[in-house]
Amino acid sequence: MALDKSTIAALAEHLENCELQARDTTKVTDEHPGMDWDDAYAVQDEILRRKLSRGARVVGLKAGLTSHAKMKQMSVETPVFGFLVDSFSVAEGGTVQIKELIHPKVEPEIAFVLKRPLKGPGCHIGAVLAATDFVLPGIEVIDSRYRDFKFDLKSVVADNTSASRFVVGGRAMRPQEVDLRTLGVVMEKNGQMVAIGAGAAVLGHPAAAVAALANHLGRRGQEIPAGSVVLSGGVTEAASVEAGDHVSLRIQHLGSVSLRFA
Ligand code: 0L1
Ligand code: MG
Repeated sequence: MALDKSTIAALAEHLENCELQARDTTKVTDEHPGMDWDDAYAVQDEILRRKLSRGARVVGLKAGLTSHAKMKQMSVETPVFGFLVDSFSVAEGGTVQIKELIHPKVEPEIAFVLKRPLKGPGCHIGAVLAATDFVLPGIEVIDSRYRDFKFDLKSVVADNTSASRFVVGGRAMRPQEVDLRTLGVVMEKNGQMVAIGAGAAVLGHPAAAVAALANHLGRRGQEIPAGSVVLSGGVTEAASVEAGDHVSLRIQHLGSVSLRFA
């Protein structure tokens, strides 16, 4: 690691305050160009520790930047991983207050809910499907704390991969009952289609993103706990939203899920 403990704690406090106060900032690597991957995940861990100490509960995990559309949109090449706590969760059909966010965007995701823990290394699509209880449609609201979404990957990891809000709903299906690669995905904003894709856009198979998350955690001596919801990553580019917008996502066989912004 290149950064000491007090720098990591200070960066975590700064980034979490930006999140809680809906303020943007410049990317953390501007001040700390030597920051390495372990530092970046250590900042993310410290943000989580701060939330847990105030009573938050971890409800799931996320993989991000797992589709070519997202990688191209953000000019990056590697998936990243983050955590989801209870305060990020929005009820199906619920409302997100735009004043609590900086510059939110929405992305369509396939969510996995696990019945058994998953641990890497060596986790693969088959292990993910065997450990998955059901899959659901999910909309992730991302809200990078970085001004104008200008960042590099280490800064994004430190910022908990822009995690902000999410909703899951629709129809729970056993993963064996659907071909996750060919599931059609349609996202609409105010009744207008803004994104269209298929499950295979996520690393060829959305379960591959969950396997990559398990392998990433395995390298850190951790696992994906049973009962977790895992967002496998945006199938398409993310779409900007503003107050008054209604967003709905339909995924073939999995029904629909929606939220609105006020
Ligand atoms: O969920 C994700 O795809 C991660 C997004 C991180 C970068 C961004 O803010 O777009
Ligand atoms: Mg996402």
